[in-house]
Amino acid sequence: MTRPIPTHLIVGFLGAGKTTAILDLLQHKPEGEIWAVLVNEFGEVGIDGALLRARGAMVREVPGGCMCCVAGLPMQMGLNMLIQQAQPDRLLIEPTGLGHPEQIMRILRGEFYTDLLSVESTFCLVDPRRLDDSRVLKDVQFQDQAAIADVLVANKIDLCSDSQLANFDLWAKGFQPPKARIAHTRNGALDPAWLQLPSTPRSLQFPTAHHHHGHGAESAVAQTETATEAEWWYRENAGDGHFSIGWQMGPEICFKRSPLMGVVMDARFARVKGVVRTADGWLAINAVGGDAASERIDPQPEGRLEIISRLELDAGQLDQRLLAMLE
Ligand SMILES: Nc1nc2c(ncn2[C@@H]2O[C@H](COP(=O)(O)OP(=O)(O)OP(=O)(O)O)[C@@H](O)[C@H]2O)c(=O)[nH]1
Ligand SMILES: [Mg+2]
Repeated sequence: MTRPIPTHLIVGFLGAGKTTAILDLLQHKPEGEIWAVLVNEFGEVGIDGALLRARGAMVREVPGGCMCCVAGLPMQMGLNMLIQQAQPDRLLIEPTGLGHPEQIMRILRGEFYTDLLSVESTFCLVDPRRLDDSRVLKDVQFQDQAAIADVLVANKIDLCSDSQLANFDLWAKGFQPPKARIAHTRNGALDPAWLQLPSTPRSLQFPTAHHHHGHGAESAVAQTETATEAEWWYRENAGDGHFSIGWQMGPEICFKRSPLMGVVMDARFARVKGVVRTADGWLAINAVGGDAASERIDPQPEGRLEIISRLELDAGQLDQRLLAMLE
């Protein structure tokens, strides 16, 4: 029988830098090994999978809300297929930033996966600026993600002050049992040696607060009535205090770049990301609360765009706004 696959959860709040960290870790993969990634996104239309795949990773996506909230079935199906197809030497799992990682951990440590997987060090990335917000410290997902991690990492330290970093350290040292490692980094750079740190089962900050939400069931499929009908559709999702709309579009659909960036940089949206074709070529776009980045990528089989907001979104209006930006 083969050795159980070392498996790591990479958790953290919406936009903390999880996918960036996974991309960086993949750069350190020993030659000849296969590392596979399971990525779960809040939105109905996954973007991270496309970004990871564009960089050559073996990826499987579980879109449409926290993967534990649908009785674990989509997660287990995705995971089983990934293990079967990739036969990886190491597995990296990115749950949604709005998810409940302890349930995912329970599934991974459960009987079914005993011989298949070996859960090893778990990482949580935190943007230290978030700790300034008292709502964040009361946020169940945010606290529980940090609580279950073995390695707690302040990411985006280029964007925070010394006092915000000191505040992070103080908070990070308050967890019991203590973290195997507390670290600071930027652009998600994790030391691959941390993959070998011990993994300790850890209890939650809010053990009774978890409850399941009806993701997916609330989602609606809407189609526009334009000439490009078959090539353009969107889906909505809601849960965990957030709303999302995800668009999927044919590869020939092309945006005018600057009005599109106006949407991407709109600070009212908690998160905007996508792989889209523009008049300047294909772009990967990525924004957290208006902090936007875009980079050129190779042509994709289709365009995807996802908007996540704390406030309810008017899907029809946003859809019309986007349609007006097409070339
Ligand atoms: N300035 C700065 N930007 C960063 C850093 N790390 C990541 N980013 C950017 O932050 C944005 C979000 O990063 P992701 O890696 O997509 O975050 P995520 O946690 O996977 O996001 P979700 O999956 O949507 O929850 C991207 O535009 C990254 O390029 C950093 O250290 N400094
Ligand atoms: Mg991500």
